[in-house]
Amino acid sequence: MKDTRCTIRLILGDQLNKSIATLKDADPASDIILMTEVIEEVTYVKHHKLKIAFLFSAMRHFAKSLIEDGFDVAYTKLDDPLNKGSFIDEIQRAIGLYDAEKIVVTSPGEYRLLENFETWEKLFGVPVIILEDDRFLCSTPNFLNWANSRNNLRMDAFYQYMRKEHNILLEAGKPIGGKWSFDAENREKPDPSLSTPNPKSFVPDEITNDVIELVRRHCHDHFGCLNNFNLAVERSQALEVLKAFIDERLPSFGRFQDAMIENEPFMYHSLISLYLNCGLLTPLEIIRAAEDALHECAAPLNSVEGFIRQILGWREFIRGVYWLNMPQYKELNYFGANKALPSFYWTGETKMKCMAQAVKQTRKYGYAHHIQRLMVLGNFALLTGIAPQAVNDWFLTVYTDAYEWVELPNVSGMALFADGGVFATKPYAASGAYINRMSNYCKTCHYKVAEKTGSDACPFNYLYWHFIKRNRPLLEENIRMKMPYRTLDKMSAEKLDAIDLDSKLFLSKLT
Ligand code: FAD
Ligand code: DLZ
Ligand code: SF4
Repeated sequence: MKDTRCTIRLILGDQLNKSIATLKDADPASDIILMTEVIEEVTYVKHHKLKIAFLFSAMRHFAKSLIEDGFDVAYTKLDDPLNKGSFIDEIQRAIGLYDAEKIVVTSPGEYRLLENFETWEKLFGVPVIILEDDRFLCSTPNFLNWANSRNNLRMDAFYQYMRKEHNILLEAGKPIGGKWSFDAENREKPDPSLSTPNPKSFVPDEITNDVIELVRRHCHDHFGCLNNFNLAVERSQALEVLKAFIDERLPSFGRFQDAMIENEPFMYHSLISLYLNCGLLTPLEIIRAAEDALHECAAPLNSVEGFIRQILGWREFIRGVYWLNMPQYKELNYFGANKALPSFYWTGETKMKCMAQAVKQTRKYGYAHHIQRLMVLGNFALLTGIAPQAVNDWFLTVYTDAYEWVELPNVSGMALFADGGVFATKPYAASGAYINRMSNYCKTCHYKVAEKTGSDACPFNYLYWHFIKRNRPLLEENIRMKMPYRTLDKMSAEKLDAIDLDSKLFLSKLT
């Protein structure tokens, strides 16, 4: 117990960085750092077992390192008998225990928690200082200003703005290579003979083994596999993952950014999102590392620009869209989709090779790359009309990098167009032809991608046209949808009937 009344500084599980606003003016002599494993966060969706084990181990390692720096850390483990199970109850307990005069916290990543934190001051009668979240390169007020100065929200315009703001990949104020985006050079077809580097892996230490056991005991009914845990759990290890990516994967990242190969879950992707999202890595250090690789001629421009675009562009943009549009964004359902989620999203037991591959690797690793999430798992949910709430819950549950601020706009905005086009210009709906072009899945699939209708036809083929047809009133005025409607109008009545029949049969068997 401190001699005088103290300040409690709360660090959340996704704020594990010593440069976080909460710690900026922290005083080891008078402050208590509070960290708490709470069942409410573990179960508000039943996160993948790997995510919980990873995050708790990372939290415990972070707490240990703060103690080594001289801080007084009050850390509550999940199975501590005194643990009250939620942030609000743990804060109340800590205020009593330490006679706190003030609470300091960095604004949380999710709206539901911000709403909750904003009630504390009145409830507990002590000042609660909620600091601006400084884990991002674009603050929410800054994003709001940028958005207010524009007629529409487009990622490419935001990305150019961010490149200039932070002086990234610029030469005399102009984009290096003469173009802002090398997107067209990020779509090479997969080459199944590629041998991709193994991801960096780490042997669990005692702290990690303890949390693995804890998760086995408390989360046995959660999704996912916990065997062979090999993730980084502290900053020094996350930096090793980053270095391995820059050295081994970044050179080919650009070419194969959109490609999918059977039994190749990681391709040349960076596998850093879970570390970045919980604070073990920061966006600027990642961007600078990629930029250095370009200047040292260790990676080509299409890779470096393509990678930086994801972090400086998409990630910051998506987060801005979230805070700009919450809380109503969560309720949007442009197509009125209302189907239940099919059980194979949990089991992977389906004859569709693309879906089976994406779900099974998700269960094993808590990971699927962007195109698998968007053009396989998301596309299928869009075409079949699964309710956005069910799809969002699934995406939030199954990935080790999932937090609502990033999951929700990606799912409701990008994959499902449930927001009616807040930032996407059209739905990312696609038939089997796209998946066939960007993967080798179709070669060994039960279904035939070349067949458009009939019992052997790829379901994505007829479902695509069924989606286009049934949503005509909502989409045909969209200038970017003119082409599919022209094609639809040229189809024979016989073909349209077959599409209808196959789709209805498929959808009726779905759940
Ligand atoms: P890489 O392909 O190596 O990309 C590098 C980094 O760029 C990523 O680590 C990530 O931080 C960032 N990034 C890339 N695309 C996006 C994007 N669209 N939005 C935000 N950041 C991006 N990402 C999450 O971090 N959490 C999620 O819950 C999440 N849900 C998604 C759901 C759907 C339907 C879709 C289409 C995308 C989702 N993404 C999510 C974005 C993207 O799929 C993941 O960031 C990426 O697959 C993580 O793997 P990686 O680290 O190997 O990424
Ligand atoms: C995701 C998560 C989980 C599973 N558990 C905890 C926890 O017990 N304690 C904690 O501080 N944070 C946890 N988190 C991360 C929070 O859910 C995250 O801070 C919010 O979702 C805001 O982004
Ligand atoms: Fe997926 Fe269709 Fe290809 Fe099978 S044929 S892998 S269902 S796109």
